[in-house]
Amino acid sequence: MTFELPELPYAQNALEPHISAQTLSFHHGKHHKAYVDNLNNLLSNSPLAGKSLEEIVKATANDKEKQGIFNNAAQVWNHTFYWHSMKPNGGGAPGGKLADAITQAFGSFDSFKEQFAQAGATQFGSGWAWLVADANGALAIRKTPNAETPLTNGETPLITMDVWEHAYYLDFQNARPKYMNTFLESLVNWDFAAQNFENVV
Ligand code: MN3
Repeated sequence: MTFELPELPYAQNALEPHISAQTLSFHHGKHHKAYVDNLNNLLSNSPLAGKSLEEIVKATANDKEKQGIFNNAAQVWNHTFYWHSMKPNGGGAPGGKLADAITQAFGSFDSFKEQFAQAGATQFGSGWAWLVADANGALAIRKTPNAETPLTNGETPLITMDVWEHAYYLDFQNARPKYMNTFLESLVNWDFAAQNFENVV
């Protein structure tokens, strides 16, 4: 059994003018695909072959001998999650239980946005910013370097934002804060976050 590159949940140009078809053609078609191909190669002689992607990520976390498998498996998972964390005409604000949980955790939705952008801005080098829920439904913001993911800490990701340069460089050059602001104002998919939150609470 081998993993396959999942299709984007929208057309390659659907996030324009914010994220270009060119960015998605490289980010999904080259970067994400390379993680899938590398993972399949690394698993070809491994007892982990046949396990689910999530099982592989959790089984190889913090294991130096399996770092290559972890890095590629986690990047496959993180990217699929990231595509769904955005949608055409995204942005706005969540409603319902998720809105209440955000106010409870961060004081206000504006304060959440500030803290989330701050997490992305202060992730030195490559990594990810996350909104996560713990098993009781309490929300927190996390930042992780490289391929690391809150999945391995028993937390449930609700939304992620890729802050590797390959996510924004063609459209925003070095302006990571402008990309993050665009993500929050025009791209973030709160319906997806609410679905993920439903599975926790
Ligand atoms: Mn990426």
